[in-house]
Amino acid sequence: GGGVSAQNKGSWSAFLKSIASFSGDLSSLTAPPFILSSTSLVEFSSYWAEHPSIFVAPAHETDPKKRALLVLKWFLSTLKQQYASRSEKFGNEKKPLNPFLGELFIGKWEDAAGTTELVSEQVSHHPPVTAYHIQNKEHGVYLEGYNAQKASFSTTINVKQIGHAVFSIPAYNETFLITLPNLHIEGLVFGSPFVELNDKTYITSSSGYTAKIDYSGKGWLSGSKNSFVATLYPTGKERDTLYTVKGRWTKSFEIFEGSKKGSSIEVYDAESNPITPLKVAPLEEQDSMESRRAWRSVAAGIGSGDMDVVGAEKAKIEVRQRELRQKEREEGRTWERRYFSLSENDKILKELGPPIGVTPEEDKTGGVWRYDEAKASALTLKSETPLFLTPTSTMTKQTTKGSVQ
Ligand code: 0T9
Repeated sequence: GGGVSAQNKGSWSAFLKSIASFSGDLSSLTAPPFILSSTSLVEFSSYWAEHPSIFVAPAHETDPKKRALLVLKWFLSTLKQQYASRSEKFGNEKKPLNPFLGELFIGKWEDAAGTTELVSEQVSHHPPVTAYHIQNKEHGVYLEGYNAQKASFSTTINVKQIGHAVFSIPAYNETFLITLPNLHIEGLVFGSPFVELNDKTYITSSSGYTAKIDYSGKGWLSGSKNSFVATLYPTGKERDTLYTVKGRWTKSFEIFEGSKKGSSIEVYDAESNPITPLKVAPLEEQDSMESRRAWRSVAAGIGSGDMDVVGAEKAKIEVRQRELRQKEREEGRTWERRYFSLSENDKILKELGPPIGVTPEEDKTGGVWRYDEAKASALTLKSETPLFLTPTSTMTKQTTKGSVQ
């Protein structure tokens, strides 16, 4: 990106001033129109499996430590999609749409790995929490997880991710618990924001292996952008390094045996591993709760730069949501999540959380969200609750002209 245009300088510096004093809820940030994205955060779950063959590869490895390495490799290969793909394609990171409660994003990948299916659902609005489930039944590989963000401002926007992912291969009765990286935004003052990752994350498995991934960026220890060092070791024996992976998550990384002596056993090059595009149903065939259908008019407004349309169309969604919440209160019930349920005393966190410091108590996302197989299979995606009722008298709220939340 080339930074802010002369025309947008004023609104950008006003925005920078406003974020210097914001509260921590990213969705409450009022951003200038040119930084708004027409993609909802509920879509971001798809970044986990844009390379289906790398996702399913662990299922075909019989040695558990090599399997753990393949899971680590897959995780590292998703980072570029998760954190850099938007700023690559569009020049800059943009502010995603804040999903409404019950918003869905459903799709599948079809390629050499067969069919890989995705469901993503906004399971909470206050605080915003997205849950997802990805499966490739043919290869017997499953991923599920949920996530929320907590932001703070100090020099720039700093984002702590709350939640985790669970990768499982039932054939080996094996589960991997994956933590999510904290991040900050760089390039903010120049009007060309992009993500840099910080600190450490872990992947720990029921077969007794743990990977620790240490992120660093430019100006930090290693010096180059988007760098990391990962080590894989038997859980609890950090010094007995089995593999070391080193490189840049946006470019390429190398895998070494042990603690990086000798030459690498594999080089992964992000550039030579093109993604498989996700297929989603045409808008007319989508459920009214599906993201792209629900936001289509807002997206059109963003596309044409018409902020009056954006404001009015967002207001329709907000009004409908308030009506639904009101009706639920009156009837003494809560919104029924389509695919996920809260898990009490979660077994996975109990078993795998302690070695990597993950506890359910620390997971402040309104609880631990798990894919509910029974719910999902009983489902017919037919809308009992249309998203848009006929306009009512409550339909008055409109955000300040020219800037929309
Ligand atoms: C889960 C991911 C997450 C969501 C995004 C922080 C961020 C919203 C959350 C964490 C995905 O698995 C991975 C990738 C990118 C994260 C986003 C990057 C970002 O900037 C946004 C926040 C809400 C903003 O849009 C702040 C505004 C900023 C772009 C300057 C205008």
